[in-house]
Amino acid sequence: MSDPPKGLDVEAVRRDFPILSRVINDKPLVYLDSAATSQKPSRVIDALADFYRTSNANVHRGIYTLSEESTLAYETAREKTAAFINAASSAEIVFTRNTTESLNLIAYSWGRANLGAGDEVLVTAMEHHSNIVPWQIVCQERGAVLRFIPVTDEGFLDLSAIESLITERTKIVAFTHVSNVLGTINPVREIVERAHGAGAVAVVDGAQGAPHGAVDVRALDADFYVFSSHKMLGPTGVGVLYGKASLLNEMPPFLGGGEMIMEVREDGFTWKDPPWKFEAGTPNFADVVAFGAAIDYLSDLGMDNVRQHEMDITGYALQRLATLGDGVAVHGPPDAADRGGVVSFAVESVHPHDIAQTLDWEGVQIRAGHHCAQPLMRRLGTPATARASFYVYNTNEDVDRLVDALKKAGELFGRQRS
Ligand code: 7TS
Repeated sequence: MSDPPKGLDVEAVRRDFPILSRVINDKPLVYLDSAATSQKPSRVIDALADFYRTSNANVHRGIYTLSEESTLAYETAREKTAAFINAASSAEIVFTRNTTESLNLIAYSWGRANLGAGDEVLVTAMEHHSNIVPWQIVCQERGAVLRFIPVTDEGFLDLSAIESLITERTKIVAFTHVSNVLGTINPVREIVERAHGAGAVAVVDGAQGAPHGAVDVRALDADFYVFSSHKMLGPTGVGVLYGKASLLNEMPPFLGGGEMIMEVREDGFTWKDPPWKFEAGTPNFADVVAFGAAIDYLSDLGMDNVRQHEMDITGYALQRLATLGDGVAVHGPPDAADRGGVVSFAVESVHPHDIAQTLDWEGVQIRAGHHCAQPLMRRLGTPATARASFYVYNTNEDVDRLVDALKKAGELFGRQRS
């Protein structure tokens, strides 16, 4: 493989994304909601269409050419995914529908089998609901207790609290790599070590991590690491569950049905080895193949370049937002080096939904709401935030458009400060 280019040629990247030529409300589109879902380059769109045009057949069942081609394409995407996060083997990569399903799989399979009355599951106060609710369900069922690592005023995890929160009763520590609201990058390796020190398994929600920087699951020593294709230039409907082979081997299946069995008799069944043990029914192979194209695209850009670009643009956004004065307050760490490409903010006396709507008139697409993180919203003392999130195709000009649109919104709501 050739070395990735130094830095990101953003203009070249932008030409790869057909949607970026859209005009919204008579203004060129500025897409600032990649934390919700990313846009797709032609290479991914073409990979999906080409697969349906030339190679479509169900996987793992045919002794005929098309099915063999399809199976090979599907399993090759699994290998690409394993290499992308430096997993020891592609057998450690289970394809699901999304991050949410990956987390549910862990909770229902590993959690149900290993949690007992009085055991504890530790999550954090900055989790997305998909890394809270499955644990609430399983804890309730097993009589286990869910605890939360608090968040500091600056938007970091309060690691000093971990000492007293991790006990010999802690069986699972589940936490996000990067907050989808605050942008905070958590010290994964350190938290994993503390979990392991107490004999707990470490589950990392990488939905906002894997798309935005190089991830090495072996260096992190994560037991599970989960993420979604649709947030990293790939199609919707594909999630990844990385699990250490030793854990996947001992876990019971999650869903039962075709594909995941070795033999079915009237009195029972035996199952396949991982990863297929966890992939009941026809998998979403066409989208998985296109996800492989997304991984190729990101790998060609170079994940260190992706990270650097996002840090630069986030730094620029923090600096520009600061020029708007006291009326605009940014949530989360003050330094871009501690953040992914996510900036949540509040505009004094203007509801985030009104901000998002007035920005939409300027063609600027941001998300406003609770971002599926209501416990964090309560910690921040607000029901909602406005959030801009960046990816490989965003530019400083996009940030300027955001800031100009915010100024207009400020004028509209009579609160302009600068
Ligand atoms: N975990 C984190 C940290 C997330 O940001 C999200 C989605 C999920 C899990 C769930 O991913 P899914 O693919 O299963 O839906 N976050 C967002 C968001 O911030 N805005 O829309 C979706």
